[in-house]
Amino acid sequence: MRIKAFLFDLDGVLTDTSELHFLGWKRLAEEEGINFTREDNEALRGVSRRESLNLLLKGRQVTEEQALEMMERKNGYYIELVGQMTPADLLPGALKMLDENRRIGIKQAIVSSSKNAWLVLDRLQIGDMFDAVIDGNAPARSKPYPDLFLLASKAVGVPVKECLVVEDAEAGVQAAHAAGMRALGLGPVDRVGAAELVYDSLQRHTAQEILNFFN
Ligand code: B16
Ligand code: MG
Repeated sequence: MRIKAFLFDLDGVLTDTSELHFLGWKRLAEEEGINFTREDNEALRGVSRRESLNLLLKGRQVTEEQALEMMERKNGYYIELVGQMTPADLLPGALKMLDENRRIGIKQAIVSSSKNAWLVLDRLQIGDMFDAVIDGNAPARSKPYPDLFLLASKAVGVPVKECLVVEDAEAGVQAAHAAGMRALGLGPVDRVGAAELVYDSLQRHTAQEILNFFN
């Protein structure tokens, strides 16, 4: 099946907000007396806010009210940091590939677990480059479930077999496969090695080269 749509994850693929998520969670962890390292943060890549909190708490029991307050507090810290982002925070190669897809008529969507996806897209000034934006506000289970990718396939009007997912997270690649889609993984093989094709980043690669590999 020929690829007719690229479904881009946002955090870690088009921009490196994982560092900002880390700083937000780290600040919360410090306030709560929990040890939280950059290594711990790797497990949070691509997973929902709620699941991220569960991982950070490392089994510590909290009430629902406390959990909600902590997620809100961390989100406040995160939003503060996102407010400082500019188009210069696009990862190398990202804008070039988005432009190329538009030029050659490949549909493209954002598929992010984040409830802040639009905020980030606005800061990066790329919101108008997509045929659809499916984010963590969708009434759907987050990655590794396939729901968000299935919604994106419908939204861009391209069957699942003709959608290519671009992901930096293990949970994202799992979600792509669960949806019946193929994936380009960005990052180390021990993280995204399950993807059909793995690159370090989008830099120095073209959409055409990716299409040649898959088609
Ligand atoms: P928020 P993606 C994910 O976005 C992030 O990778 C993950 O670290 C974060 O916990 C999740 O969004 C939820 O984000 O708290 O902003 O709703 O990689 O799927 O674009
Ligand atoms: Mg990601």
